[in-house]
Amino acid sequence: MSADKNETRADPRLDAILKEEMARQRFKLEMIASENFVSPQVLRIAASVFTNKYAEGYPGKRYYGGCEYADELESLTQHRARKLFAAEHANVQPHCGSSANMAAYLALINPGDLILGMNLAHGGHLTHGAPASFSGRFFKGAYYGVREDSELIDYDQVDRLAEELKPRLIITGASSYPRIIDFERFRRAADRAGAFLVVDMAHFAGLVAAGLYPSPVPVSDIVTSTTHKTLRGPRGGLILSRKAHARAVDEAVFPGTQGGPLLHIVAAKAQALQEALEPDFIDYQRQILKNTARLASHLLDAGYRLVSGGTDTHLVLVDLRPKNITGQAAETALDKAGITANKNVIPFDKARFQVTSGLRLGTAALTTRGLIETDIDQVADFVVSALRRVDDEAALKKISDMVKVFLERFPLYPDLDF
Ligand code: DSN
Repeated sequence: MSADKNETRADPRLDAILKEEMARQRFKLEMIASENFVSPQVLRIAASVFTNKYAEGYPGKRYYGGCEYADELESLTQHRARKLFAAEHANVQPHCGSSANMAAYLALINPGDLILGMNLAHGGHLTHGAPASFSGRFFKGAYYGVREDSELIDYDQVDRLAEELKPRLIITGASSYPRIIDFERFRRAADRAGAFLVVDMAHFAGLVAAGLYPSPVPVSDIVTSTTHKTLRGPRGGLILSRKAHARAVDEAVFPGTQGGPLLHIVAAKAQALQEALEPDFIDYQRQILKNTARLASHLLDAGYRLVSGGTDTHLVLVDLRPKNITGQAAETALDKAGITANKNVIPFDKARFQVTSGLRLGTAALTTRGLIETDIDQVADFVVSALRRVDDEAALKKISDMVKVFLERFPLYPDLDF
């Protein structure tokens, strides 16, 4: 099959979809806290010929021929992951954060064992023991949460539950918790209970890499992550562990839960990890923190209540109840105004998960586009204006027109068609 033949098979319908998605990303303000824009190099490598290769196993121990470059690639990627996070062992094969967590559990505990994880409604993640996920079905789940007064993790409750229930594994890390987590406190609770400690740092991995968030690596048995949030790599997962767990982790990934690694994505992870090792990655992460702090201060000035009163990270969680707007209404209105964000459950939320009373906003992707604090002033104005007019279609359309003009100053992949 020649490249020319591929050319003649161009698919106008698919091309149109890809072009529309490119336009959506270019002309809307991306504020989903778990998303980012990869570098053009990561994008190019993610589309490389490694997509054609099977390589079940690990470097030097494969089940297929022709893996000499796959071996070199995976060893390089592991090396970069270990270096970036000062970890003893790295497995770079997990396809996503959920599969990384699945492998972490399989490596350490048995089906039916008890996992103590953060309540999903308080900022935790489905895979931290929630009944709807494999983690709450194959294992038993128990949950800690945040305090009602401070909306900070209730560490006394963690200690109490750990001592009473004696879980086999405690997991922390969160999807919508805007504050720094005290990993050492979790370690002490795990030690008292005789439990393993797993930290899912998916959201704040980039901040950890830059030294702007405490690293969970020294105190955890296993650290899992995605590679595509603040870390700004391709969509994928990553597991770091102590050497003592290396074999169990590797076996839990393959053959435990996955088949062949996605080598094109492993290659893109290698590129992203190298970018994260460069000094300017620290500047990028610093700017994320400045931008999020600025956003938080604008929202507070505009009379919005932020869960926990503010943020230490790349995200804020807005409590919309005092404004009588649901999370769903806010998400829809923002989308019409050219701002992509997500409704989010907040601690002690009475609204259904599909509706919610909260809104999660992040700045990692906007920071990648080059926005600094003064630009965030404008972004915050767009957000607040849209939230004030959730039912005013004309006003929302006008904001979206202004967003488009505003974003012309921050070109996204200018050399790409899609
Ligand atoms: N979907 C991710 C997030 O938005 O936080 C977590 O898996």
